[in-house]
Amino acid sequence: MKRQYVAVVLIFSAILVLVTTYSLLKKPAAMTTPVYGYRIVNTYPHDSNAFTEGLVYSDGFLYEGTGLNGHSTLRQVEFQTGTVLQSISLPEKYFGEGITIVGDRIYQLTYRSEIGFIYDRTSFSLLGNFTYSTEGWGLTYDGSRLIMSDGSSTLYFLDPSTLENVGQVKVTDGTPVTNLNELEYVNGKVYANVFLTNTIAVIDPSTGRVDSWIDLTGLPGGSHQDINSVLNGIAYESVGGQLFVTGKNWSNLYEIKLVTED
Ligand SMILES: [Ca+2]
Repeated sequence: MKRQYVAVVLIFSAILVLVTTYSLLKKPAAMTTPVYGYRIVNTYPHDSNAFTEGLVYSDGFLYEGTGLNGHSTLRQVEFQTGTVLQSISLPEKYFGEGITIVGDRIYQLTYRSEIGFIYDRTSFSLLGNFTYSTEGWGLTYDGSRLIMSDGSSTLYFLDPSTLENVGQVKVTDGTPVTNLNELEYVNGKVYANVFLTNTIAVIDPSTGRVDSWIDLTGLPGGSHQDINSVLNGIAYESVGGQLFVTGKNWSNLYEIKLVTED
């Protein structure tokens, strides 16, 4: 009897070890975070010389910020045709990054100069600037705060009037999600292009948790492995719910719908 008892204990112990090992090996966050696919609704032309770093929709137009020293611009675009209606160039020493619109003002970040610019939305005349102590990557607006990324896993919240930092949150999906790039505020969530991937993280800005992922693999345009043609640029038209995406130097802008992946 004693030998049988030992055998039973050993078998249960082995099962316990196997179950524990399996639980530790699997990645709960990755397995439980939903992943959405996409369907292309419309394809529009996009300036293939636009090194897209910021994209936002307002009043029937797209506004785009482009990067690279000597090539950085702020532009208003008729998205249906890709026609650039208005454009200003940044001084060569600045590498333009994310943009967003608050009322009649456009905000634009720069990459490593730790300075952002504020323009009049209509005339593009420069109204002022502001400074920050990180790199500048993506920028969006949630209705009360600017939300900024710097390539890390942190999102920073700024008061749009004072440009003071009023908070920050670490973005995680079990583990920190780094390389947060171009941003868009969509129905209470922050969509973030993850640099060098074909994915958009859908982030709860109150917790930093990734609620879901959008997998844009196969979207014609560029290569997520090429820093000069990565997916980068999300804009949302809140009335009709149009979601636009493009990439650096892509020749197309896409309106997409999210679909559930099995
Ligand atoms: Ca955007």
